[in-house]
Amino acid sequence: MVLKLYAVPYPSRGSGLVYLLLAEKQIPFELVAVDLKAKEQKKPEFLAMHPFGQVPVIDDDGFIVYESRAICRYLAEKYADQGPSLFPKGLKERAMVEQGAAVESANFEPAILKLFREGGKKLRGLPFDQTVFDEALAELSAVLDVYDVILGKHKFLGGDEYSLADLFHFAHAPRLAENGIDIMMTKGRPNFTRWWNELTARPAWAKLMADFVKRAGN
Ligand SMILES: N[C@@H](CCC(=O)N[C@@H](CS)C(=O)NCC(=O)O)C(=O)O
Repeated sequence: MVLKLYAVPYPSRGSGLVYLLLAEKQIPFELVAVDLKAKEQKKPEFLAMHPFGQVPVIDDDGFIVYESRAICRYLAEKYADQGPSLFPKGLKERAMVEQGAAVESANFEPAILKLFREGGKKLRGLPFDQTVFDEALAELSAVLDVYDVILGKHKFLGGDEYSLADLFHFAHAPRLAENGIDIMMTKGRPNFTRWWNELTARPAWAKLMADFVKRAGN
């Protein structure tokens, strides 16, 4: 049975990570688009799969997995020999990938989400605090400064090969530019810039974007 993916029908946040992993590994899947506005994710049949009522979720021949990063780890392991490795098996290589993935979830994601929370208020015309926004921007900037140091030591965040540690950044980072925040392109961090340019130039990401634009009729 073909893998079923329950997700929003656009490559954003957790759903975006799984779309990208599937594209990198060229894994066939059937999309079940979940309408979040209609609260389909809170219906009893959905809650039976994901107790928090969120997307993405996969159904792999009856085996249910939720949480985007757990789904990516599962699929990267299952399809280890298909496409780029993303999740090396060697003890030290895997520790490096897990280290990079932990950096993304402990340092990068909290800072970027803080920025979106305040920036989102501005976009929606709600009361908005410039100081909080500036602080969040400074916090993310400081994280990227450290990334520049790390990426001066190895090519990618989890070692010298592209891996899940890098891919996990696609949950939120592309939305910065969409919201008019150009911090990922700011000059002065040469290692970081090289890394981000390389990631966004990957064919799987480019194809995902092109397919989405085509589907949306943009
Ligand atoms: N940590 C989760 C986050 C999942 C998440 O926040 N999903 C959002 C959409 S991006 C959702 O389903 N929101 C609807 C809701 O919470 O009711 C993951 O990465 O899978």
